[in-house]
Amino acid sequence: MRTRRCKHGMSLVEILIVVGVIALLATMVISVASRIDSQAKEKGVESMFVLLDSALQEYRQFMDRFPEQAETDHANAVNHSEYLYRELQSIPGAQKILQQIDRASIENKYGTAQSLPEIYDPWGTPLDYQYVVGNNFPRLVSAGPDKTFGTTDDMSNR
Ligand SMILES: [Ca+2]
Repeated sequence: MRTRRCKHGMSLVEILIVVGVIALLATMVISVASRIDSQAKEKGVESMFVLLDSALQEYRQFMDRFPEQAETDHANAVNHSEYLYRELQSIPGAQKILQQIDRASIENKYGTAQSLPEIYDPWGTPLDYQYVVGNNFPRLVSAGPDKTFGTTDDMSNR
């Protein structure tokens, strides 16, 4: 009996099954890799919060207060971030801690070439900084993976 199958080859159906399995495996690898990547970024934000918290404590020890920033609108996060950087940079102890933050997170993307840099989260959004006098501790907010403030994936130090 004659078949279309070559002696040592594979039928079309077998080829399609192999291609399907490879595609499925590739999808699994990509989804695992992206989960690992987003977990690494979340860890990155958490360690940035730890460093900034201790820089803020240094600032308070030196100045007897926290940098005040009562505006709660996340739309101005880039200004708040630059302000936080400037304040922390002005205190030697806080400046030292600031230097431990990943260089890629501190960039001058906003303002003139002479202006100070801002602090960015691992997704490239400026960190928001808020502190109303009388509160226990300042609030740092990352917009999270969706790069939008006010959504469920936001991350905060409090
Ligand atoms: Ca968000």
